[in-house]
Amino acid sequence: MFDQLSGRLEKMLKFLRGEVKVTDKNLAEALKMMRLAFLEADVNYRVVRDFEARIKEKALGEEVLGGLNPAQQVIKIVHDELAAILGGAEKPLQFSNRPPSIFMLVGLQGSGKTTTCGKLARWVAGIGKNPLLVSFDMKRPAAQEQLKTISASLGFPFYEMTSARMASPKEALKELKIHSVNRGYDPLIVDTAGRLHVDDELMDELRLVRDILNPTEVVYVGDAMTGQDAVRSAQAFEEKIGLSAVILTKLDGDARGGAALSIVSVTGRPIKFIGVGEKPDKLEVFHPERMASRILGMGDILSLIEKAQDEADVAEAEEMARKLRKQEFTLEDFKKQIVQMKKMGSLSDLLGHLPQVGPFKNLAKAQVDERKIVHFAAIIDSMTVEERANPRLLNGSRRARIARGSGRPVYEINQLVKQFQGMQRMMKSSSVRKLVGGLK
Ligand SMILES: Nc1nc2c(ncn2[C@@H]2O[C@H](COP(=O)(O)OP(=O)(O)OP(=O)(O)O)[C@@H](O)[C@H]2O)c(=O)[nH]1
Ligand SMILES: [Mg+2]
Repeated sequence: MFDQLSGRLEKMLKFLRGEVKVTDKNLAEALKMMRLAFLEADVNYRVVRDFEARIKEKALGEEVLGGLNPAQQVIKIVHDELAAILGGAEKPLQFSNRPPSIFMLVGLQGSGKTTTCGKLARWVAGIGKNPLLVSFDMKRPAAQEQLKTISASLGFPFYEMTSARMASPKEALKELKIHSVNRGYDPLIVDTAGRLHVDDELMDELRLVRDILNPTEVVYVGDAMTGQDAVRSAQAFEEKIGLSAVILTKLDGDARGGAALSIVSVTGRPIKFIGVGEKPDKLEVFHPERMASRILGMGDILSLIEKAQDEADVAEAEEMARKLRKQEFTLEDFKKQIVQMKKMGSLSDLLGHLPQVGPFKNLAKAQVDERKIVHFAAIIDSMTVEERANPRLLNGSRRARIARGSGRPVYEINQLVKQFQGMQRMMKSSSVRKLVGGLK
């Protein structure tokens, strides 16, 4: 599934990885490769157009996340947008809090409704439910038989809907509901008739069933192999009878993926499962994020990004250690350090690792107070670049000016300078330098 699309996108990713910087020019080239890949995968052209516009806007606007090079940054954006058009966060199957829940499956002829009824029954049984299968496909005599056979082979109960019963559909449904409640069936999985094309007769029939059933989920079953036809017919079903979810079938074949990549944007309905084979166990819960990673051929992109965020911190810490060793540590660095510590949250944990002696002792105490961090940062912000690099410049009048600028009392500025100088002195002692060097 998605092999061709993955292959083409992989080319784009390779191209981007080879570039040191993302420029207007190479971004345009990458986007062109991506557009072609999507169009060849039969993705709806409007979806492609919007997708491209969003990537462009984000790629040019976004600040580079520490640890990711600009190309990886674009790849992350593509990944996130891909997950978004596949539906974003996972949407689980809805169950009614007044059982039985009713799942009504609709779709064109041969899309896989009846097969999916069996798969779904198996899936819900797997989470401890007790499904009952019923078919409202009255046109083809074989239709009832097909679902009956599937139910029997999987060991699930099947409720026979005869023409006689359906002569008064409301009564038939009432009976069906009483039957389910009495026997504790939940959910009812309802198969319906398909047609080669969307036509009024089919829609009227489905609306009638929908009106009497009042289903918890109306699930559109679409054949992914038919690409944009599946998307167009989904749109028609959505307009005429209203849908709540989508199941795409036959994603095991050589479906190019266009249906999967367009259907959520076009219908506004989430894909909840995908069918990946004819057998009853070939139904998978649909995870948009994972699918995006799979399409991009990089199952590990998410961990890569998480790692990059860690690495950004590590790089910063290494730089600080280097500066401390060379005694180039300034008030500016001091501020970065305390802001960073605040970000990390578990301050006391971190400070627990520092030697609790001399100036460090006070520093630790001062830093544990979160407000103090904000105040210290404000004080440093009010200093000039020279003052930050060389606190010895801070005479009385400068301190008074900084106090006014930061809105903090002069004694707090004195305290900050004292702690900083204490720290500098500590750094001169070889044992501490060794310690900091070792932290790397
Ligand atoms: N490869 C593959 N085949 C599938 C999948 N789902 C269904 N099929 C096959 O598709 C064909 C049609 O499936 P049905 O379940 O009968 O389709 P239907 O929508 O009920 O068809 P009608 O009742 O005629 O409208 C069967 O041969 C199924 O085995 C799938 O996920 N993968
Ligand atoms: Mg069928």
